[in-house]
Amino acid sequence: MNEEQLMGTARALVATGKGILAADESTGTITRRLNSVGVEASEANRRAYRDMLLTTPGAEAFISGVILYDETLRQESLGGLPFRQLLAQRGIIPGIKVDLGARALAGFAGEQITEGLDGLRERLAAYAGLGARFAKWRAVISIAEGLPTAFGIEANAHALARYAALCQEADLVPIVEPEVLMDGNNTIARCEAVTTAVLEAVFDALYRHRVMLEGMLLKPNMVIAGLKCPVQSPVDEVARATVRTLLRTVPAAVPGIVFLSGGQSPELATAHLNAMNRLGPAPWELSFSYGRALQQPALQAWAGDARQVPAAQALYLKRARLNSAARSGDYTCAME
Ligand code: 5MM
Repeated sequence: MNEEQLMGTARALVATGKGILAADESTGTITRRLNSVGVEASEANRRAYRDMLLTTPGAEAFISGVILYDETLRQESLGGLPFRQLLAQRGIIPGIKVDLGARALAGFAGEQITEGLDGLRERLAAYAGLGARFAKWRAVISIAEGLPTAFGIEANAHALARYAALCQEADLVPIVEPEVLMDGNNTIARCEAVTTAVLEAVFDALYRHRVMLEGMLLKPNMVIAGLKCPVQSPVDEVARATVRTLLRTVPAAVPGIVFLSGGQSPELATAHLNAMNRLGPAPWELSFSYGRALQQPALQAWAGDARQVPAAQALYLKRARLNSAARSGDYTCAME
């Protein structure tokens, strides 16, 4: 394990004014995204869509790294250069999603466990050989009556920690993503309680697996009412609850926290990040690793039409720029 390299990569991913684009949708997820704008999810269309995003001129001013799916890491851009090289040439760090998806947790109805540990050491070595410098693994935690169970949380924390230790052995910075889903009808208080329990378990497992906290990043959900909850909290309340939860659970040695957007609108995801950064100095960088909140307007503008690439790229660049502003609390709705 090269500690200096891991710490340097982790810090570069949360460099001032920059954040991460999550473009690591698995085949099933990208199929749903492309179908939602009337585009067939063929290999050619997946490549054309990722090409639109990854060749956006000027994105490197706001984007430090991109999480890719296995297919994209191995694919060539439409210009003939492998995507991973195209990114590296622009100073954007290529990363790779290495989990194999969440499946039903046997014996625990309504809960999921993320798979992909078998053979992971060999896959990580291969990804490092292809130029990836960081990796990502997502655990999925649902809130419902009686859920999550302590066992469901523990099982996912254990898998995240095993993944993170293997990544550091391979000199890849692990992004540890325990996602408490935002799609329920739960209150913000319930989200805070569940997120606290999940993060306590995750950092306990990371400690026991000897993961070097300075060489990793955390990718959590924000503390927010479920999207179906009739009472939605104002932006400042979400910011305060989220930072309070993180202060209670995330060691200061972790260099950065890169939020997922989880189905929030692009504007709200930016406003929440901005409000957190306005609360004042935190022990870690507070940044973004958004998928939908960076891509959605661009996906809709592109909709499979090559003539719309410049317009779509402008929309992606705008979201990247506004989230960059939110990193220093300098975003305002007027900038929309
Ligand atoms: C939670 O999803 C991650 C962040 O995306 P959002 O900002 O849209 O919430 C994202 O990186 C996710 O892990 C990938 O899209 C892969 O998802 P699947 O479901 O295909 O594994």
